[in-house]
Amino acid sequence: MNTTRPTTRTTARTTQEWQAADAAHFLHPFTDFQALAKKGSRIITRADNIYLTDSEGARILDAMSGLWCVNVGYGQQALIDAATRQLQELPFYNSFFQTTTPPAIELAELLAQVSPPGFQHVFFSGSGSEGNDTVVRMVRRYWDLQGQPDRQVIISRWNGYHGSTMAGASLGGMAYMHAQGGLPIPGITHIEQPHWFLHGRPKGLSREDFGKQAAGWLEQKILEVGPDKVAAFIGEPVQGAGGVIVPPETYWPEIQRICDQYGILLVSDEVICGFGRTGRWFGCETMGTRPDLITFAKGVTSGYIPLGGVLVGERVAKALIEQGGEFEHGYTYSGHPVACAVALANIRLIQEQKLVERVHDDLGPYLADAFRELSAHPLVGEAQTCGLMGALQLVKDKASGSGFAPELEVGMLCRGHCFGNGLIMRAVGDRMIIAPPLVMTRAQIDEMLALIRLCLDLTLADLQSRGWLA
Ligand code: PXG
Repeated sequence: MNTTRPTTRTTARTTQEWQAADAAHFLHPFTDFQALAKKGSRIITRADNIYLTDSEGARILDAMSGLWCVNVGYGQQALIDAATRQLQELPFYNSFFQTTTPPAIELAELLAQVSPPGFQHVFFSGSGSEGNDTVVRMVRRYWDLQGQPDRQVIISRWNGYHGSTMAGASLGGMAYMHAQGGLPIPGITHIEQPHWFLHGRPKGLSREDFGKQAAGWLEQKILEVGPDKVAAFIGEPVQGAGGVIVPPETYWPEIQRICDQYGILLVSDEVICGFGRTGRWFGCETMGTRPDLITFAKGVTSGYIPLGGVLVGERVAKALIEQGGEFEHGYTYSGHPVACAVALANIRLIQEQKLVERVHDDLGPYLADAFRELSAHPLVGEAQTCGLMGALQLVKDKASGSGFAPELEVGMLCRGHCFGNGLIMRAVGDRMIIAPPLVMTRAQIDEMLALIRLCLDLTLADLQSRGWLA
């Protein structure tokens, strides 16, 4: 055991003891509590660079960056030092009542530098979900100030993910979430996602034409709701939790054109795509849009500590500042000094190590080439990447692209092989997805790909032995 690193653990328990205490008291997010209690949680005890260690001592390559957030990898001393220093100096003060703290000011300043042109202001929250709650409040406030209070409706997409608060889950297009708790809240409506594979790769329609058609669904919805009632459209540049769905190149420019035509606000939810994930600082730069608001979280601190917020573009900022009076909204932890200090260290590290450029020029293209090769695997119907995120759609019949029956849970089967072989890869239905840390080396990408290939082969053999595949 490494004794040089301090640990806050006061008791060393066995895995079984951890699991028993966990099952007795801890209700995990998005979890069937009873099923997990039977099986027992996996206990992650430490991590370094891109590798996790569990309570059994197993080493696991974390191809999901924690949960799409540990962009700079684990164990970065600069972030640890920043948090420690700030905890000693000033662990908390608020930004209400005409006060604030140096880290919050400096982070706002630095975010203005790294964000796309026109973004000079930020509103801080504690998470991505809270950031999207702020978006709903801000968008509606903006239209009130424009003398158009009837513009209330926000359009988003089925299978988009925008968080789990009432507004976040309502903006999101996860029907199973709406089914619990009477969602969506009023004034939120959804259109279909630009998912080429799910739409059956429509014959006679190129990917590019499909992208335009999918963007056209926004225009149809605007006309259906009434253009004078629509406040905003929100989307993730690349849908993350929905399965790393990279839209056709024609999609976002056409969405931008439609937003411009009807004067509605465009919100880019960059909780996953921000801070280098797509090979630019923000995914909207990769997709070629000019959003009015950008939601961020996760990668802003590389997940070392919770922080989120909304970058506010010129048009909305001007209205809020010059006409707005008091904006009746905020959180205790808006601009938390320790979180902001960690974010400052994280962003400076990304800058110093040129991680965004590295993803854009080297690692992203390297991963794309490797995924092109993987697409030849008999189980893979589609392989997509964007920067350092990727998806493999598992199919039963490669030629037709037809999939497995959902109840077979082939994705979960594949995920089981990944876990068993020291790789964290997520399954969204039968779509296997990755979003590894941006600090990876090419050799580590090779190591990850060898594991992915092994797990695909094991899944294939497993399916054949169960008689689910010829
Ligand atoms: N927007 C997007 C695009 C997200 O991916 C949120 C908002 C909400 O952020 P918070 O910090 O409130 O969780 C997210 C979060 C998954 C998974 O299964 C993805 C997220 C969260 C939990 C699970 O891939 N994304």
